[in-house]
Formats: sequence, C-alpha cells, structure tokens
Amino acid sequence: MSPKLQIVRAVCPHDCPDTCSIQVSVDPETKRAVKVRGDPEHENTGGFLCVKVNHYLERTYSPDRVLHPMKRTGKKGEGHFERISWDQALDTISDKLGRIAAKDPAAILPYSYSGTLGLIQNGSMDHRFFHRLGASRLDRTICASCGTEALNQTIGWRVGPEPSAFQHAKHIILWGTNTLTSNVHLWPFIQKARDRGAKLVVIDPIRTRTAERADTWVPVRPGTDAALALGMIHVIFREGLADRDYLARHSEEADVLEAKVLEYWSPAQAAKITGLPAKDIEDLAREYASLKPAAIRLNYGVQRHHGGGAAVKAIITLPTVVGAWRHEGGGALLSSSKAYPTCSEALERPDLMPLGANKEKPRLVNMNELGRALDPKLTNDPKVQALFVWCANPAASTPDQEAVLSGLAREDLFCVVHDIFVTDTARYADILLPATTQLEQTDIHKSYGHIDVLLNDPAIAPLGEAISNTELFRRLAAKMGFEEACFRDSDEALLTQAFDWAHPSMEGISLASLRAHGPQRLALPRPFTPFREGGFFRRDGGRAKLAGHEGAPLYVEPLEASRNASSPGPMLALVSSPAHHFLNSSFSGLGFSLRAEKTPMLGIHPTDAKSRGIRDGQRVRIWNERGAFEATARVTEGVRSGVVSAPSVWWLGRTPTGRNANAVTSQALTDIGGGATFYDCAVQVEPAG
Ligand SMILES: Nc1nc2c(c(=O)[nH]1)N[C@H]1C(S)=C(S)[C@@H](COP(=O)(O)OP(=O)(O)OC[C@H]3O[C@@H](n4cnc5c(=O)[nH]c(N)nc54)[C@H](O)[C@@H]3O)O[C@H]1N2
Ligand SMILES: Nc1nc2c(c(=O)[nH]1)N[C@H]1C(S)=C(S)[C@@H](COP(=O)(O)OP(=O)(O)OC[C@H]3O[C@@H](n4cnc5c(=O)[nH]c(N)nc54)[C@H](O)[C@@H]3O)O[C@H]1N2
Ligand code: SF4
Ligand SMILES: [Mo]
Repeated sequence: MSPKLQIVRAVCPHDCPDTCSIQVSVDPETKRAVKVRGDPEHENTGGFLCVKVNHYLERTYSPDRVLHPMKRTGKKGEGHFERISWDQALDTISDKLGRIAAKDPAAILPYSYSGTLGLIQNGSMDHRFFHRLGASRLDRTICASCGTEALNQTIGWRVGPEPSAFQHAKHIILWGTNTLTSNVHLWPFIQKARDRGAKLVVIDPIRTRTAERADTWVPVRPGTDAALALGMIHVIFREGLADRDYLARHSEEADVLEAKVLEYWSPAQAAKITGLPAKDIEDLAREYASLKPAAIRLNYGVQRHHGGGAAVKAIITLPTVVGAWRHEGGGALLSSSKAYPTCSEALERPDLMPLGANKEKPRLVNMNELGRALDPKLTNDPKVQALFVWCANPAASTPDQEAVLSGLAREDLFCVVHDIFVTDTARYADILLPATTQLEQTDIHKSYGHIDVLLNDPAIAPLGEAISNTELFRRLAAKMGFEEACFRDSDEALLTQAFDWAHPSMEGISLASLRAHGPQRLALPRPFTPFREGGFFRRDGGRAKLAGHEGAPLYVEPLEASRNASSPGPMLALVSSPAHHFLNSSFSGLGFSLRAEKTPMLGIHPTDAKSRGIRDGQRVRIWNERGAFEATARVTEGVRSGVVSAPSVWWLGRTPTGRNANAVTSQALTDIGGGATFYDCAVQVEPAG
C-alpha cells in the first residue's frame, strides 16, 4: 500500500499576476514531490494551475538542471563547464569582486529580475550584498516601470478592482492583454460576468486566443492606444456621458482635459492614428460610458511602446471621466501591488550603500540598456568589469540582443550566473551556480493581480548542491567578511521583515495563520472599491490627475511601430508578446513547452505575405538595422495588416539561427519610467535563405 501523501502549500513564484497557491503532494518515504495542483481553497487560484506550471515537477526534476557549481572551460557562449566545489566557487567570486571593488565597486553590475517574485528570494539578501559592496545599482525597468510611473502620476496608488469584482461588471475591456495566456485566473470571473450578460471587448493588434472569444475585437494599430482612449473621451464629453459630479469632486483639471480633447481628439482624428473606423470608436465610447459597472483590465501590451506612459494615463483616465470607480466591478486594474504594506527598505537595506562625497548613491544602470552598459567602446565610467546575474536571462530576454551578446562575450568581463538551468546567459558565465526551485526554498509573496498574502514552505530538500538566493548571498557575504548582523538573518527572520505586520490591512494575518490556513486576503474593505469616494494618491480626498495633467503630452507617437505601418509597405511592426506555453524565457528549454510551441512562428497578414512572396509554412527572415532572426510564417488574418507577431521568448539554442525576436528590438526607452519598448519595433520580412 502506498503511504499517505503529505500536502505542502507552495506559491507559484513566476512573474504572473495570478500568484497561484499550489498544493504539492510529497511522498513521505522517498521525500519526492509527486504531484502539484491548484489550491481549491484559494479563490483566486480556483483549483487549477496554468498549462505551464502544471508541469512544474518536470521543471524541478529535469535532468537538465544545474546541480553543482561549475567553472567555464570552453569559450564564452559555448556552454562547456567543469564541476568545482562550493568553496572554490565562492573563493573565486569573492577574490575577483573584492579586487574590482578595491578600485571601484561601481564596475560591478548586478542583473536580476523576474525568476521568482518572492519577497525574500528576490530583493533581500541579494540587494543587501550589492548595496554593501557599493556596486552599480540596477534600474529594474524591463517590465512594469512605465505603467507604474503612469499610475503614480495620475491615480497615485497602484491598486484597482480585485479579480472577483469583475464578475459584477456589465462591460469589460481587456486592453493590451492576452488574458487566457498571461492572466488566466481572471477568466472564470469574466465568464461569470458574461453569463449575466456582460459584453467583452479586446483591444489588441493581434486576434489572440482571448480576442477570438470576445464579443468585439478592436485591432488597434500598435502604439496608438492613447489616441483611441482620447477619441473615446472626446465622445464621452461631447455626448454628455461624463460623470461631472465625480469629476468635480475627485479630479483636477477636468475642464482643461475636456477643452483639449474636444478641440484635438475627434473620432476622425483618433481614427486616422489608430487605423480604426471612427464609427467603431464612437460606438465603443458610448457603450463603455453607458453600461455600468464598466471594468478595464489593462496589462502590459500598451506600455511596451515609446508612448506607453501617455497611453496608460489616457486609459486610466476613462474610469474617472465616467465615474466607473464608484461601482463594485467598475474601474480599471493594471496592478494591485501597492495594496500591501511591504517593508522593502528593511529587506533591501539601502542604508548599507556607501555614499559619494556629495552623498550620491552608486550609479544607476537601466537594465534595458545592458547592451550599452557592457559596450567597451562607449565611455561607460567606470567600465563594467563584473556582471552578476540571477533570476534573469538577459541573453534571451533583454532588447538589442547583438549588443547584449557582444557584451557577454567580452573576455575581460567576469560573469557569474546563478540559475536552475544552463540558460543562454549561463553559457557565457565564468562561474555558474546551481539555484533551487520554489519547491526547495522558503518565501512569502504578494501579488500584482490580486490582494492576498501567500507563504511558501519548502516541500522537498534542495536537489544536488543547489542553494537559494538568500543562502547564496549569505555565504558570499560571509566569504567577503561583511560583518553586519543583517547578513546572518535566517530565512525565517527575513519573512518577519517582509511586511509591516502591525498595519491595519494585515489584521489577522501572521506567519502562523498563513501556515495554518493558507493564503489570506488583506484586511481591506469588501468590496474593495479603492476610489469610490476619490482617495487618489491615497490621501483623504486626494484628487486624480487626468491625462495631460500639468501640461504632460496627451499623445506620444511610437518610435517605430507605425513607421510605414499601412500595408503593403516596406516595414512591418513586430509584436513579440508572451507565448502560451512559455513564461518569459522560463520553460523555453523544457520538453513539454517545446513540444507545444514547436518552432518559432511569425504571424503575418495575407496582404503582407503576398506582397513579399511569402507562403504559409515557409521559413522567413525578420530583420532591421539591429539584427535578424528566423521563424516559420503563419499567414493569418488574425493579425492586423502592417503588423507581424512572434510569440516569445525563445531560448536562442532552440532557434534556427541562434537569435530570437530580441535580435531586432531596441534599447530605446518609454516616454516615462525608463521602460522597455519591445513592441515598438519596425522590421523587414522576407523569405529566408
Ligand atoms: N521580445 C520580448 N522580450 C521580452 C518580453 C516580451 O514580451 N517580448 N517580455 C519582457 C518581460 S515582461 C520580462 S518580465 C522579461 C523577463 O525575462 P527573463 O529574464 O527571461 O525572466 P524569467 O523567465 O522570469 O526568469 C529568468 C531566469 O530566472 C531563473 N530563476 C527562476 N527562479 C529562480 C531562483 O529562485 N533563483 C535564481 N537564481 N534564478 C531563478 C529561471 O530559471 C530563468 O532562467 O522578459 C522581457 N523580454
Ligand atoms: N503564458 C505566459 N504568461 C505570462 C508571461 C509569459 O511569457 N507567458 N509573462 C508574464 C509577464 S513577465 C508579464 S509582464 C505578463 C504580461 O502580460 P500581458 O501584458 O497580458 O501580456 P500578453 O499576454 O502578451 O498581452 C499583451 C498583448 O498586448 C498586445 N499588444 C501589443 N502591442 C499593443 C498595442 O500597442 N496596443 C494594444 N492594445 N495591444 C498591444 C499583444 O498583441 C498581446 O496580445 O504576463 C505574464 N504571464
Ligand atoms: S504562471 Fe501564473 S497562472 Fe500559472 S501557476 Fe503561476 S501564477 Fe498561476
Ligand atoms: Mo514581465
């Protein structure tokens, strides 16, 4: 008879708004995890995991895992290593970093992002270590910083309706988000709303699997969403559909906005820019303003363009103009991450940073500009001599790949990578260190898509000699002789530092209660309608700043996305958004994901294919002045003409030519927030070979 399995509660660590609660079944005899499933008791998980994380055991027990420290034997990029001991690895690293730091610690660049979103494994001991060292600071802008800045400047608080509120909506817009791929746990709530008659609109240049299931697909031209929102606001003011009472009590400069949109943003003008019929813009505005409650789920698609900040501001202004924030199931959600009373300073300890003569902090390097930062030809003062990568795979995922790869290939660059797998970046490491998966480590999580707190206890012992991020930086700090007591904090101590447990929204939540009962919702009012009575900027009576506030531009043009975007033209706008079976570049090296995604694809409209002599199923080359990659053409009316779609992020080693879509994306930044402009990218497409 098989022994009774133990159930351990874990949290999905990936960069995804759903932050699922996972039940891991562990065989008490073999101590192996034998099953993962979505927690049926956690409302926002709803008892199911996505197609990727259902395979988490394949990831955890993969034969391809890095299980021991290694040092490079072949050339950079070849991926040849030999096993060394942890002592050897830590000695080499501390010796090298110590020597560089003695001259100028800012020549050391840490590089991390989204491998795990756990509060202690990503952003505690690691940050303490690099702060204490005086290393360059990394501006972590690759994903959300543009939208964050736009929300900070307008509504001032990164919160919105929680997922369950969407079931009460009568009108839902999914704006620049492929919900069924990247936020699938919102779908059951959307489905409930539709069962009660709600209308679903998807605004996306690609007819994604989400758009296919909507009542209306709005194929906006990439990078022009601000124009669409402004055209809608024009119609709403013009036709007396604005909530003047709400605007008067809870916003600033509504009269300025009204005058500007009435003058400049007619539906005809918006139509010219967005490539949508003016009548469609009018109809959308009318139904959005009339069907109540009206909810918008805005995600990252719109902010990966140069004008992303202006776009997010214009969209987030819509619920204020129609007073949608008043209703349960109304408003707009981009991120819920500011709902939590986290204590990032206690975890990160910025006070450990050595300051310059004028109290200046070490220099800040924008992670989207890694290519530039590593370029020895540019006057980067000081030149980066050591790169330390964890929780990230910049060789595959950072824009302007040729620049990144030339930097990584520099013989004079000392490179350390801590990862679970030999990623494209790991192949360039001088020292490669084995990282644990979430099943082998301790963590605590907030979410950016709901408002629950979740605790992750290790389900199994670390495999091989793998260690977690906290343990790695504890060991390195000891090796380097850092004496501050905070470098000896245990994981349990770090958990207690992660939140302000005395904050009213943490009432009833403790490590003990999380262990006993599983995930807990913050003690916020139910329904959580954060701006029902204003309260923007989190101040009593604080007022929303609207699009165009204080002279800010209402619309910022894309740099490349609509360059000759009317087909047939020579340049096409490339959108390389998340593939269904990948999660950024995680899972891109695993069997089941590769079997499902098969090969890099390029969706192209029949008109654009025909004018280029491209047939369905043919290999094509996609290129511009920065680089090139290849994919298999899928000729489809599911993309707007003038636009091509390359689901991402492929591991380079799994592509026909060792390059993925980031070979053509650029290091240009968004209008505000220093964000990446992945989808603001003009390319040529031609038959390969
Ligand atoms: N063309 C294009 N490029 C993109 C995007 C796009 O849409 N299109 N999306 C961008 C976005 S939004 C993001 S967020 C980035 C992120 O892109 P990536 O850097 O690829 O991020 P992830 O895949 O989240 O994880 C990076 C690595 O962290 C490792 N890892 C996981 N857990 C741990 C851990 O506990 N410790 C350590 N040391 N390592 C761990 C994983 O194995 C993985 O190799 O990609 C960006 N790049
Ligand atoms: N399966 C899966 N899930 C993921 C990820 C993954 O890689 N795979 N990545 C995770 C991460 S790190 C993030 S940041 C989130 C991202 O989450 P989302 O932002 O929801 O990402 P996508 O699902 O690609 O949705 C973005 C959509 O925007 C569209 N788009 C591109 N340009 C424009 C534009 O100018 N205007 C409009 N309106 N739409 C545009 C794209 O075609 C795409 O369908 O997903 C997370 N979840
Ligand atoms: S990736 Fe997202 S949907 Fe999938 S299990 Fe993790 S949190 Fe849930
Ligand atoms: Mo992201």
